[in-house]
Formats: sequence, C-alpha cells, structure tokens
Amino acid sequence: MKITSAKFVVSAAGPKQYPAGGLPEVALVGRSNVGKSSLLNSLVNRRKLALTSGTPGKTRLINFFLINEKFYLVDLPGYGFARVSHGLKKSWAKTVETYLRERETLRLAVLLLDVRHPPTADDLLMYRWLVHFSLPTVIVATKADKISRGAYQKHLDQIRRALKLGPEGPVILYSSQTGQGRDQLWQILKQYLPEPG
Ligand SMILES: Nc1nc2c(ncn2[C@@H]2O[C@H](COP(=O)(O)OP(=O)(O)OP(=O)(O)O)[C@@H](O)[C@H]2O)c(=O)[nH]1
Ligand SMILES: [Mg+2]
Repeated sequence: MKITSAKFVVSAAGPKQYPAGGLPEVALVGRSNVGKSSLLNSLVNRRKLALTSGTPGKTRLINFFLINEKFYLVDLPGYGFARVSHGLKKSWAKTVETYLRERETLRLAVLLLDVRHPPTADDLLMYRWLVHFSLPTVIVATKADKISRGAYQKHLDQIRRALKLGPEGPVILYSSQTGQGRDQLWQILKQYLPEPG
C-alpha cells in the first residue's frame, strides 16, 4: 500500500467523539505493551505518529488515524495492564468493548500477540470475544525480531494451539523494528478497505 498521507484525527473516550463520515476502520487490539502503536507507525512508515512507550498503559484513549483520506487505523488502549486501579481497568475495558461492539464502520480487528510468550488468559478472552461477536480478525505475532528464525515454528505453533487455529491457522509474524510481515499484513488489510487503497 502506498501511503500518501497519515494523520492523527482524534482521541476518543466514547462514541460521541468518534469521527463522523463513515469511512472504514481497522482496529489494533492487544495487551498493553504488545506493540500496537509501534505496529501502526511501522504500517504507515511514520516513526512517531502514534506515541509508543516502554511503560505499559501508554495509550489510554481510542486514537483515530486517517490514512490516505480513505480509512482509519484505530489504536486502542491495551488490556491486562496490572499497575492500575480496578476502577481504571474497568473503564478502559468498557471503552474498548463499546468501540468493538458498536462501531458500525469497523471492518477488521488486528489482534496482536507477543510471539515470545504463550497467549495470556486476557488474550484468549479477547480472541473468543472477537469470534463471538463475529468480527473479522487477523492474528499478528509481533516482536519477531526478539526470537531466532529457528524458533519461529515452535512459537507460532504455541499460539495456534492456544487459539485452537489448527496447524495451518493464519498467524502473521511481524516486527515493527525490521518491517517483517508488513507487506503480508497490508495484503490482508487491503481486502477490507476501499479500492484502490
Ligand atoms: N524489538 C521490538 N520491540 C517492539 C516491537 N514493537 C513494539 N516494541 C517495543 O515495545 C514497547 C511497547 O510498544 P507500544 O507500541 O507502545 O505498545 P502498545 O501496545 O501500544 O502499548 P499500550 O499503548 O500501553 O497499550 C516499546 O518499547 C516498543 O519499542 C517490535 O516489533 N520489536
Ligand atoms: Mg499504545
């Protein structure tokens, strides 16, 4: 995909602040610190468009980025971040759930998993929830640069088993640092976005 423009539009706490206009959206979903904001930046070749951080819980609102004036990439707050109060956790969960359940222009969820570790209980819950609500979902195993090539298969199998995907279940290996998997992921995103993209 040729990126001609990528701009931050709005941070939303709830539906009233979502952008109007009806353009299609692709949402990045995953545990805090898994690399959602980094993946967004790598997809559009902009290093600092979405703010990233080594400290989990960086993204706290729903951030909408307008790409090529044609669609939105939506950076969601991460789940599973331990060091916040129960009340705050619940409010983030509600923010994310409301968006995923009610947003009519949402075409595809990209569920990010850390390739190094088996999916957490929260990851499994989120995956089942996406399936339950029949949201088209693509699984991305990120931070691939952190493991050796020789270990790819073992780690992908671990993810496939946990998600019950079957041995050929589609999981995209991704690295926001090297750009690995970027073209492959765009090929899939394009199928959910308006022509010519
Ligand atoms: N080596 C490596 N580091 C990565 C990769 N993706 C993200 N990181 C690092 O992981 C940390 C978290 O990345 P973010 O993109 O901020 O994670 P996030 O999922 O947006 O986190 P929240 O906003 O807290 O939900 C940062 O220190 C990134 O530099 C990757 O593919 N490879
Ligand atoms: Mg983030």
